[in-house]
Amino acid sequence: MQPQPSQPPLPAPPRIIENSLGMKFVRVPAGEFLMGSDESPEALAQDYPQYERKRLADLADEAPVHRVRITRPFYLGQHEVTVGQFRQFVAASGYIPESIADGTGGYGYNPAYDPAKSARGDAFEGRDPKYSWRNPGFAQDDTHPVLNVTWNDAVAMSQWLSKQEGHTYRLPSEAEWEYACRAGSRTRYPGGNNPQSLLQTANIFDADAAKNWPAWQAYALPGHDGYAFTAPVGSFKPNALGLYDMLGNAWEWTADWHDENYYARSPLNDPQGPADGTVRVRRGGSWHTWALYARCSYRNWNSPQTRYTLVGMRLLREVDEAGN
Ligand SMILES: [Ca+2]
Ligand SMILES: [Ca+2]
Repeated sequence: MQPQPSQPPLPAPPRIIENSLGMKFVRVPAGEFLMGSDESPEALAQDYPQYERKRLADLADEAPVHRVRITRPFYLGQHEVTVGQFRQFVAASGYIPESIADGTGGYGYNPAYDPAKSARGDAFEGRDPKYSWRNPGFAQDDTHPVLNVTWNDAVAMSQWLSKQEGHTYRLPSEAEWEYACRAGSRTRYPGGNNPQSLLQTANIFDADAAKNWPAWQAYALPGHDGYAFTAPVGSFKPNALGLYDMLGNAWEWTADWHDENYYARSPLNDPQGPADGTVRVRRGGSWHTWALYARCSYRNWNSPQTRYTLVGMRLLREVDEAGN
């Protein structure tokens, strides 16, 4: 029997791929990390002196810090889904986003609206049919992150893309999201622990945003990140994995239900969150978010029907059996 010719080595999989809507995805390798935070309110108070103690104590769902193993590589959106990409999805699929389908609309910025005079004290006006993914009350072009999209809208876009392309698209799990956000770091932000480091790396609640919400001036980062509302995706430095805007710009839905006690029983391998629940986790903070809530470990949540001026999405494409 003739010896088999040796196989040439398989080419390395591409680090960045682009899909049918022009969305770019970065290959994130499998690996392990420490998820969560167990910083004490006392430790946080040193760097966040203007926050009431209750706000610092209310972060207990980030503990305990626990080891997580991501057993398979995945492709994560290099950017948040943009208005232009969501527009293409809606046009090609005929999907009617939830804020329009149920007729109640979304939330938006209105300079004439005063949070102090509203019953809920909400920062934004809504729900109102004049607001939707098309209109958050301020100007956005096609390169800005889409907002006012529900968790259900994000799942619908994932399912449509999966069918179109024969690859599995979905929202990242909370663990996948935090692993990708940290990109090997153990600090509050990929650039370190200092909230001021966000000014170079994220669009959050800075001095320019605070001009429109003067009552919350004390929570604004002193300085200018250049954007009072959303920024075109990719306007800031990427993290060590080459992912942009993981912190700030738009909150990002994850796949998981929220349970404040989940970390204590989280499995080591590929945790998927609790089996059921009422609210889905969103991560990363937004253009309107204070620095304390734009840490990689911070967890927030809403019902799957929630649509809001600050909440968007980033999609994940699974690596298939062949490794592509
Ligand atoms: Ca800003
Ligand atoms: Ca973001």
